[in-house]
Amino acid sequence: MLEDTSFAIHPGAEQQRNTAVYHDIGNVKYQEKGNDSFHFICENGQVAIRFYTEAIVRITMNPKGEPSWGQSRSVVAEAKKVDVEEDGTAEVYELKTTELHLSISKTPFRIRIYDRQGRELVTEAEQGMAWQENGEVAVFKQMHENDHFYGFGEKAGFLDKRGEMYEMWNTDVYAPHNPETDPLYESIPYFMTLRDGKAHGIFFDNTFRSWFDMRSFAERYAYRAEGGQLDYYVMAGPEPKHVLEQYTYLTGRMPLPPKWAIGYHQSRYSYQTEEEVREVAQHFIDRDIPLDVLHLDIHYMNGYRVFTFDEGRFPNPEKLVRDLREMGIRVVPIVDPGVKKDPEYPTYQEGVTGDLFCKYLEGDIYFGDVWPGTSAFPDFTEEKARKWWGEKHRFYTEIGVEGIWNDMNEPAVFNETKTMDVQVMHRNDGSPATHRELHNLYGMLMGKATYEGLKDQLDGKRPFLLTRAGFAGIQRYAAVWTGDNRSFWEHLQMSLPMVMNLGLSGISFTGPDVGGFAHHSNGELLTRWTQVGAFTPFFRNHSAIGFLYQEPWRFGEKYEAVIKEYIEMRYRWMPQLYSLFAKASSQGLPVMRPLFMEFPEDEKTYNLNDQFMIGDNVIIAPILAPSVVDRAVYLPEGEWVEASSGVAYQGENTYLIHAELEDLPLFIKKGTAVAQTDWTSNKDKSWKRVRMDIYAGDQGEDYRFTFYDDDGETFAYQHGSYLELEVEVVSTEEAVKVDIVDRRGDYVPAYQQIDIHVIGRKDGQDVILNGEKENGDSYLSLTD
Ligand code: MIG
Repeated sequence: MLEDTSFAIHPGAEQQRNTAVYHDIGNVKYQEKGNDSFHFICENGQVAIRFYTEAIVRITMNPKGEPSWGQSRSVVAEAKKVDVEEDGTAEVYELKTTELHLSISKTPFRIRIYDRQGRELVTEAEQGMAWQENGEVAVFKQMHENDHFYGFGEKAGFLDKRGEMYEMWNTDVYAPHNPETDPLYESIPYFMTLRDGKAHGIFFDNTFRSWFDMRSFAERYAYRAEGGQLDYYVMAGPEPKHVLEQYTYLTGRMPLPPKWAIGYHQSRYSYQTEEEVREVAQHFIDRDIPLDVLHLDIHYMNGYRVFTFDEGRFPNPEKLVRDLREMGIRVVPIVDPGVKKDPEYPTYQEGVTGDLFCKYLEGDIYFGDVWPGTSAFPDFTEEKARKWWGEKHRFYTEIGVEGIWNDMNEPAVFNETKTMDVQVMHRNDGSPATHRELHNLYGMLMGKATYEGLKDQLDGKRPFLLTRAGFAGIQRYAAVWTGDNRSFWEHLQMSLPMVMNLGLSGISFTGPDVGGFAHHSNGELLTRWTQVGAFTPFFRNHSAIGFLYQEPWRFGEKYEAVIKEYIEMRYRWMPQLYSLFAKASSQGLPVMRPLFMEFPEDEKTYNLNDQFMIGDNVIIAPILAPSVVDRAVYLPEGEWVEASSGVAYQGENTYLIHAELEDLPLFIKKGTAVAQTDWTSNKDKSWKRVRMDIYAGDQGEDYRFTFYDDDGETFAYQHGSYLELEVEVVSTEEAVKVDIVDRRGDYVPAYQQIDIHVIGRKDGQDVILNGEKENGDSYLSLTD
């Protein structure tokens, strides 16, 4: 109780320093070469090294025995055959690929990793690999003065994580998220280091509670875990984009979501009756505000029993889903992992009789308290339970549901530890392990079960899954929202670096609750937040029970008009966003990114928290505080056109930009293009026309944009049914030339041309499309 008062810092409360005694790995006793691996038997542990690609190396250390290459739930890549050059002296052993150079000194064992230009990536010096008697494993690396750190999944605070320490342990946090609130719902034990414009990455593939410490030592950082092996991958970069490609090569990429899931979502904890849901939907139709999804929170269930509807409040869910679908709106119900302990409830019966729940070693089912009261939890680490759980979703898919929302899957349990007893023994597909070891995987494996189940049932349609908890690799199954934020301007501010770092952690499809979940929103906050939301990859307005409703019209016409405009803008930008989603899906590059990703040489971008990019040519600098209508905007190299005013700005400068409530400062780089469509109606959201806005430059810029489209709802794209246009824009003083230089895939969209609209053309500047001179706006035909 007193810990929230000054008593917490009473004079005797000197914080415990980390006085842990580590056993250093020690000297190499002897070394051995395996098939594709290199082994070092040291005084205090064994190390094994294996290259996955020329640019990715895996390093493992087991304090007590031979390191295992055992199964990881995160890594989906197999080690490729890599030619490794070996060299060295009695003292130092060298391993080289075309991209990496490992220099291993033997007394004591230390690894230094360079790229082939001799640039230092990751270095151990006075401390290296180590462990403690209690099972903790750790490694210490040198930290350079110019190191900046990014990634780490879902973390509060600023973009650059230097000076911070983070814990990986999926946790339900309703208490207000502060810059120091850690851990949160998702754990991604991965980060990228940017040093002097070049980047490399580290993925620590260990599911135990772990820590990343960029704070405690001036010249070193460390990562460590409560148990398991030291097992990590170093990715060579050298560009930030390469690191992401490498990391997502290892842990997988997002399957393309259905187009509807990239639209606007409206939610509330909870719309409590069928009538209320219909009413909300009707408002969107009557006001002609775009809407793709309505979420059903926990009140739809009978006593919070998953796979049920409350028959009083939701008497005819099938009709509800069908009627809304006709209005152009999908329904996404929430599903929590806790299954109510109720001997008359079929799901519980099946779980018990089928032996599908998490249990103690001794055989007792683990029970925890969540919304339904005492509940059991499916053991998602076991194939049998995953299959069962996936199958259970027929309950929803049979009435036309195509998307599911997973919550409380850290798992959250109402007790002191906030989660399941760490002594629970998961079956783990034949390698039993405790909850202490597998806790961080619970949400992701629930996601796997759900996604795969839905995919089976949807007859070739793409499922949508939203999750709160996850681990490295969650992008293969689900979009992630950032949990219980509040209607604070500070939380709008904090959401930018959080979403950017999630994107840098391989999870592109993310966003916060627009308007804020807890606390009371207001018109201005909701308007400004919606302006940001229109460009975050996941776009959902959600609010909590007991606080003001915050649908677009709730704060009066003045705000509604602006909010509507920005939701419409989301739909006008759909071709651009969808093309970027395709890139995320094929290469792992985030849709929403920090500026440094495109301008890694520009120090001013390294900790730029209040601006972001969509793709490689659009900068958004939203207003993030009340009553503010002017803000500083930093524009990096290039010339930038403010989209609404058409005013051009010279880059590498900071400008004071004016933005009334209806304005969102958005800048497009000269010499580049953005693809747009029209917003038509909720009933028919297909793209009738696609237009490419070309922002004319004159500096001889050469720009490539990959336009992507497909049917937006099936997996046919994985079998060639897509349209990919490599569009080249070359802007010189004489002409703006636009060419389709490559076309891939055999999808034929309904629109038969790409309209071309050139913005900011100078006198005397021609427009040349596919080699032909045009007099003004024209189009590129897709049929010839
Ligand atoms: O403890 O289902 O983060 O989005 O509305 C509350 C009710 C449980 C937490 C989620 C929130 C959701 C709420 N849930």
